[in-house]
Amino acid sequence: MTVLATDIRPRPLSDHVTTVLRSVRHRSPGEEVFHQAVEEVLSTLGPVLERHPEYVEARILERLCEPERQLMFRVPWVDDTGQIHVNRGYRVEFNSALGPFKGGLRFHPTVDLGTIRFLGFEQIFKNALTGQGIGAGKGGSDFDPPGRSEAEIMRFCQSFVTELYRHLGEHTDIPAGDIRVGVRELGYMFGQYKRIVNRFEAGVLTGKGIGWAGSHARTEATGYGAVFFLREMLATRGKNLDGLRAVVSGSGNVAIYAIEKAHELGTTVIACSDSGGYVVDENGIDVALLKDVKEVRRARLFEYAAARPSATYVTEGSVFDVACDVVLPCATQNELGHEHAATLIRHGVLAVSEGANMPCTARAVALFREAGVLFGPGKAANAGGVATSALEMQQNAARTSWSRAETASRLEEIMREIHAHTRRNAATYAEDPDDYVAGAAIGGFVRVADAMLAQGVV
Ligand code: NDP
Ligand code: 2IT
Repeated sequence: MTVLATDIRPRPLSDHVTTVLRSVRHRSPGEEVFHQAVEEVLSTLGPVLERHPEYVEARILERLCEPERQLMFRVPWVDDTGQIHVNRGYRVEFNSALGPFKGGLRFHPTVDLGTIRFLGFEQIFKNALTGQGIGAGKGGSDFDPPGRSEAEIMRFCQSFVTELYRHLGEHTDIPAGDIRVGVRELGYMFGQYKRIVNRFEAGVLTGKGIGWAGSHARTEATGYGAVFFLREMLATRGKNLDGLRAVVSGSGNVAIYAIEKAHELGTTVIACSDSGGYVVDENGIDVALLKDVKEVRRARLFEYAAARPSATYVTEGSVFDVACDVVLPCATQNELGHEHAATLIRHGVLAVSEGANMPCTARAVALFREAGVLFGPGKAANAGGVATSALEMQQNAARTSWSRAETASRLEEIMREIHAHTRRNAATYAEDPDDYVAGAAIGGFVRVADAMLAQGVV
């Protein structure tokens, strides 16, 4: 089937939703990714608001789009040559109706307030979908770790937390990792937090190391979860992952473990990428080698290709030009545009599961939906990471540690429940159980909206 970008039918918007969207754009000029994320959610809510006029009356949409609190702060630090640098730190505490603010920290030169607000807004619905009693927040900095020494990264993390610590707490706000923030950075932040408050508050951060109050399966959780979600989507069409060929974008935390789980379940991942290019490896990506290149040596992806005769490194075009049955975009926002979607559809792609946050543009999503491609939005498909963070918080609160098998099986069960809840809401409100975009937004929204109604005008 040929689908043209001009065929895409936008969802009809009610007057109320149009007014709220206009106000969001007016109040946050230039924050395009935030507007995009808000529009994707609000455009699905028409049928919910029709059935529940009390949400409109209580101004739930207006309150949801306005963070409870947002912090911006200076992060000064000294490099190895003695030069002083000044970065900007952010923490947007978006919504605490269901639990303490929860969400990751991103360190990337492209980070600005709009980026953090988009990620924090997504987190509201994602965290609600997990059913784990967590509110939503997000933070980070425009600091750029690659090329920096260990000592510089440590000093940056310490400076970042020296300001942020006063806003954190296991009942208040609990950060974790995101792009370029992993167990190394979280370790430096946890150490500095502990030194300042003089308390080993395990539950103040998640994604900690296993030996110091971290949880088994947290490192793997987002990537594994995105593959579990893909498996559930395919099962609704009587298909499974066995014998399929996949493309995964990115080669960081989410991508690596998506590849590992896809291989375990019988799908061969033939390509992955980083910001410099992509590798095609018809024999299937060698996960041990990829981990060595990316996690141990922190090197570029071409070093994978250099060490693997069956792999080719490509710098032209996009990883999404590679023909495959299923796709897991696991790098960054808006990396998969409508031209990529059209190519993938032409190649016969069956399903897309978003490991990253909003990696597909609105036009790409619309094309996939029009073409009947199963599409799992990040809020649902990548919720396994934050869900396992909530499991880490449970273990910390009980001063205990579950086995890897126990934690991994809880993650699998949570992903099954998220999938079922998403489909139920899609069927009820969008009259199409395959409309995962509406199902995920609505499934999260109703839980948060009901809690906000019950808690009054706060
Ligand atoms: P990592 O930093 O571990 O990996 C990110 C990967 O994406 C790298 O391969 C990186 O390439 C690539 N990438 C990042 N930015 C760009 C860009 N602008 N253009 C092209 N490639 C880019 O991060 P994660 O794997 O943790 O995060 C990936 C995505 O998953 C993000 O959208 C994040 O928000 C989302 N996510 C993460 C969760 C987690 O638990 N970590 C949970 C849920 C969602 P390079 O090294 O060249 O920059
Ligand atoms: O986008 C995300 O869900 C994350 N980066 C993980 C957040 C968390 O608190 O584990």
